[in-house]
Amino acid sequence: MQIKTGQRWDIFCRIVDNFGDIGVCWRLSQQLAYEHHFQIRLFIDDLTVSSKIIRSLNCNLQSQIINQIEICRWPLASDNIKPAEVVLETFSCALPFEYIAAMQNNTMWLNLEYLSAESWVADFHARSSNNTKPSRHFYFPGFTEATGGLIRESSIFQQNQKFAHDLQLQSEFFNHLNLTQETTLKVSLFCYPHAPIHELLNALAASNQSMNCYVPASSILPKVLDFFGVDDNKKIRSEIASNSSVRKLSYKNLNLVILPFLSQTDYDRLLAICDINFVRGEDSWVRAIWAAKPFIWLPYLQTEDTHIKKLNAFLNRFYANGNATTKTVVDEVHFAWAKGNFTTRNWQNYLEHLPAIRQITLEAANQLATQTDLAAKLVIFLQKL
Ligand code: TRH
Repeated sequence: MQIKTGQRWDIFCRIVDNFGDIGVCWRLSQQLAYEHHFQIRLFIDDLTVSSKIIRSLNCNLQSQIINQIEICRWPLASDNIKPAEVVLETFSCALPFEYIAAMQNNTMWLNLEYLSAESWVADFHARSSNNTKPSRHFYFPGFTEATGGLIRESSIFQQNQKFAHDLQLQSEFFNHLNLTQETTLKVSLFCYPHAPIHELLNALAASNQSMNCYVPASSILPKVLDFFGVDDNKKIRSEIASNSSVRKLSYKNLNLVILPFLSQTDYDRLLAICDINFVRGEDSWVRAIWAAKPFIWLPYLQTEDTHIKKLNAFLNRFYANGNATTKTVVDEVHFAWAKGNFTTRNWQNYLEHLPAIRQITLEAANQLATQTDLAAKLVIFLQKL
């Protein structure tokens, strides 16, 4: 298929849970528009959730253009929408029946799958189903050249490195959040509420050095506030949400700062600045890799311990070149965090091995950044069809 500048792409996003679905779709839409110059129409089924990620979204409009992307409410306003030449269904979100019926035989229909480091991904990537008209192609992101790659804007790795080393940029970042730059070890925390958050905060407080923990406001706030014995957490949560203020809490060696939920760009900066990042799901996980700082990933909870298998596959792949001791420490901290039995000992061990973890993380991230990114691979894939 001929892929050309200005070509029309339709991307469909259904919000299943949290911010990962829209986080991925919004990031990819912008990259396809800015770097590949396609005309992107993004259909979203929940504008309210999406407005956390797409800051200027007007939830009352049927359609609007933001950052070159035409954003349309889904269900569609009309049954007569002409499908674009390339249609990206994300995470098997099930396209509208009338829309499928209106697709041409040569419409390129792809389904973007969830990210996993498991070895089966390479076998399933780029398979097609001819049970539909037009055919549907399955596109699997992944960590090897044999998969669909990872979302990575062309300059993000370099930008993050700059942020990680430029104290002036860091201090401007903190100032704009009404904070000052601290010289303590910095940790960012974004995870699911089922994680052993109290245990982690206890471990941070018991560290033998001062820790600054930055927590962008999310569903973990009740647990975080509860740790500090703050009663009226509903009031505090609405204050943080409404006026973008920050809130500082401390206990022993832990200084915790609750931040407003950041823009994706500012969240990238926070990851680049912090020494250790706790991330989750799909998109923040990949962003932590591009920040190239030590990180602890909590996969999205799934039945039959599928998430633990995914975690295992990732750890084995990403830390494959680390020495055995470092790998054991990283494994222990991840499994303790994911399985809910996190201890102060896990944390201290991780801190003791931080220089080696820092080194292997930087090397592995650097190596991944040499691979072709997901958007570019999508284009190559379509050209070959
Ligand atoms: O929100 P998530 O848990 O999303 C999940 C996963 O994608 C999971 O695989 C999927 O099955 C489920 O959704 C439906 O975590 P994730 O993927 O990290 O998405 C969070 C998004 O929020 C990401 O784009 C980063 C962004 N973000 C900000 O923009 N500002 C912030 O302050 C923070 C903490 C995150």
